[in-house]
Amino acid sequence: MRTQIVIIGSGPSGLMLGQLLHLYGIHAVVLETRSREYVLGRIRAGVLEQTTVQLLERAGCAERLHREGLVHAGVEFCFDDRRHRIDFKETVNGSVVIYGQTEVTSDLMNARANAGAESFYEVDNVVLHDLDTVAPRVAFRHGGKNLELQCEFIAGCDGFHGVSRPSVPQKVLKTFERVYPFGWLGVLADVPPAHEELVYASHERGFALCSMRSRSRSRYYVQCPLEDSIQGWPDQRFWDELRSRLDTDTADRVVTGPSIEKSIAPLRSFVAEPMRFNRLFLVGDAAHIVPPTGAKGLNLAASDVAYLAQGFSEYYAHKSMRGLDLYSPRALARVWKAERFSAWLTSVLHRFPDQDGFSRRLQLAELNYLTTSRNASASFAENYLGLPID
Ligand code: RFL
Ligand code: PHB
Repeated sequence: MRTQIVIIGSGPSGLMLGQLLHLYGIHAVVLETRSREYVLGRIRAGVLEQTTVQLLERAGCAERLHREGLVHAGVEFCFDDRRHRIDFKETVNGSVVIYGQTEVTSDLMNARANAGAESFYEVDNVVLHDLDTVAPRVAFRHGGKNLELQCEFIAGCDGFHGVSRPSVPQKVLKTFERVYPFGWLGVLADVPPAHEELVYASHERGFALCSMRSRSRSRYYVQCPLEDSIQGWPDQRFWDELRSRLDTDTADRVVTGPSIEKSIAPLRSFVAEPMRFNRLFLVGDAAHIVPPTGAKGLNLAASDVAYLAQGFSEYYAHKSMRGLDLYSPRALARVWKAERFSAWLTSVLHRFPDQDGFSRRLQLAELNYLTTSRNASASFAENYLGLPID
């Protein structure tokens, strides 16, 4: 089989890229190890930057997002038993949209199916060949058959545990990593959110986050030890712990109910450089991970796709490699700024095992400064809403 571009992975980055390429008239095939249902069952991101929304508009996949997404013009920080609001309109005249990654993925999958574009789900043994030539190949197994795709480029959109990054020779890639000594325990429940905007809480007992998916579906997180398992967190313990980390007013407004999903995610900062090896391009989580504190993972995947789609469109329209040559440096410049923001926010909001009274006072001073200084609030808002894709 032959195609112009093989996209490995059907997460948001693979599907977004696939949709843009389809609109540019570039032929691409998507390979995914999991089933469609499994991919749609993963509960992950919830906050979309304006640039991500614009990219989904460009991909023709923003109609439901505009109908159902919740536009948020501020966010709240909770510390010292009080909430402190940062107003996005006042500081940087912008907003974010609350719309689940599951919904983004579902809209993109439907668009791909409607376009009749080719995808293979539940593949295994994916192997990348001849990456150092102009005619790379991807071998895989599907439905009991060994198949092979010949192509011109490969987009590695297969997440942190995928096959693309390990296919790059070790001596070519430089990796940078920070692993945090805690995780996030997340619960999804069909209860109205405690507050109309997101609440990020920094408490002696640890971090907590009140988020949502809609006016009737809440997403909550509490920081937990890495060794914990969800069996040790029955619903009642979760709700009690969440309330104990919030100010009294928000805690009183938490409506509890049975969890419909519960999972623990470790926190990590990671970057692989460069994001390209000859004709293989690493995209999204395949190239970088941020701790979820800054809500940047999905949005970085989207900006990578914007840069790469532009590179492919220039290549196929004008046979110019300029955009593709610029892909890794342009993407990395934005990635590192989001890494900085996410690591900083993580360090300010979480309880660290070795934390003493002095470092706690510094955290509180930082939060106080952040929420009372116009300049600090504006700098936060500028980063949270997303730096420009230039
Ligand atoms: P994905 O979503 O991991 O998709 C990769 C896909 O590749 C498949 N795959 C393979 N396919 C073929 N062959 C192979 N050998 C393969 N190996 C793997 C996988 O099955 C999968 O379907 O990566 P992508 O597309 O780069 O998207 C990245 C985002 O999913 C991720 O950055 C965000 O979810 C991170 N994130 C958040 N990002 C935000 O922007 N805002 C948020 O509010 C936010 N909250 C979060 C988050 C991530 C979380 N977790 C669980 C890590 C909250 C959490 C709790
Ligand atoms: C979420 O709703 O899942 C979410 C929101 C904000 C974050 C992380 C996750 O910073």
